[in-house]
Amino acid sequence: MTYDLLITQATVATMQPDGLPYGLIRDASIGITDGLISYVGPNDPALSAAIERDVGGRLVTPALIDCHTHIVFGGTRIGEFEDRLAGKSYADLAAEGGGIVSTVGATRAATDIALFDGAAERMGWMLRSGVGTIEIKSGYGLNHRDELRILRTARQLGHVGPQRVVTSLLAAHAVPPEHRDDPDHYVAEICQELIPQVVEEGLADSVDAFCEGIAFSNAQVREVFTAAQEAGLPVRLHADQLTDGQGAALAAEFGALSADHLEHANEEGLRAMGRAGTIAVLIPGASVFLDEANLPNIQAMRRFGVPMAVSTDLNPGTSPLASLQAAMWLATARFRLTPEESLAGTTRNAAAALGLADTGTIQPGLRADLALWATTDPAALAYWLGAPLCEAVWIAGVSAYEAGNDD
Ligand code: DI6
Ligand code: FE
Repeated sequence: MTYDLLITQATVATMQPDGLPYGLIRDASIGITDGLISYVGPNDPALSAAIERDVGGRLVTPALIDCHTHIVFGGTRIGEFEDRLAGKSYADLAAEGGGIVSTVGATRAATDIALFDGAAERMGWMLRSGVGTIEIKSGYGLNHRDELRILRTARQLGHVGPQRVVTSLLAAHAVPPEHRDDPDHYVAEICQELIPQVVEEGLADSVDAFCEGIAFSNAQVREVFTAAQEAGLPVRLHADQLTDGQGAALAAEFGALSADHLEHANEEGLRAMGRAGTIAVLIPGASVFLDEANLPNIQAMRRFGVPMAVSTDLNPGTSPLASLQAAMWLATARFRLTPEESLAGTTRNAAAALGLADTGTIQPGLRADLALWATTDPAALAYWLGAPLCEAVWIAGVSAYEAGNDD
């Protein structure tokens, strides 16, 4: 068989479970045909290809998957960052009309082109740390027009690429200022108008919500989730980030794809997630940036068999973190994940958090979404902070990034 592309002399972290750590195969080749992986196994001089790439023993992993981002927004929150360093809390700023709502103002005021260009630049940053798939949430529009505008922008980013984009409607991110006195009215608008419109236009792959004292109550999230599921969309939840709002249990009850943050989640909720197969998306960047004292209960997640993903949560307020590889470092340093858990969290488990069965591991039949790294040791990805280790990314078999060719 002649492959379109053959990567040879690789150390391959297939990330397939149930074998060696990292599903590691040394002295291996990967054959790619029509954008899919068609061979992974020992080097063999009999293999032939249109293009052959000898990687000299270096590491190849699945291209990383950032399963939780908010990259479509206007403005920044650098001033607020300085206010927090001077002693204000995130919740104080939200109560004063800052926080998410301040980004909403800047996003509503931004032109379509400015929104697109800002997010495209961030996608470029993410590519340099090996990211081939990105989940993008709305949530800085908080009205019909602007939530749709953000999701259309995200879809457009996916069409232009190079990365694959998965989208989530997060209209239930904060109560918009114009509904401050009547949040239930806004929730009804999400359920009765926004979700049907988003489904009609095919703009969202899932529906997310922020369940928190400063955002939406359990009862309100329940309404949004019910409407989403009736419309055929899976759900995910920002759960128990700042306080224990029983978010983990709520996510599990709805069979959510993921529950994200979880710094304050209780054990019963985590146990329920394990039973429901809901993925825990860990967000060490926001934990560090907000100097959050509670850490997610990793021991309980391991005990209850909750698969863990790791994401940047890239957003202007709580996690201006553009490198998923750095998020892996933070997940080990701050949350004590192992380097292997950290890499599973940005590949196999991140794919599961997005409901994607065609990426996240290296095996025949899956998309050829691959990253090449300047190391032979998979633990190095979570060990170095700030080293530009990613040398190349292929997305569906097409070269999307080569270090050194990027400017
Ligand atoms: N939790 C977060 O960390 C982000 N959204 C959320 O629900 C914060 C978004 C922001 O502050 O702009
Ligand atoms: Fe978030």
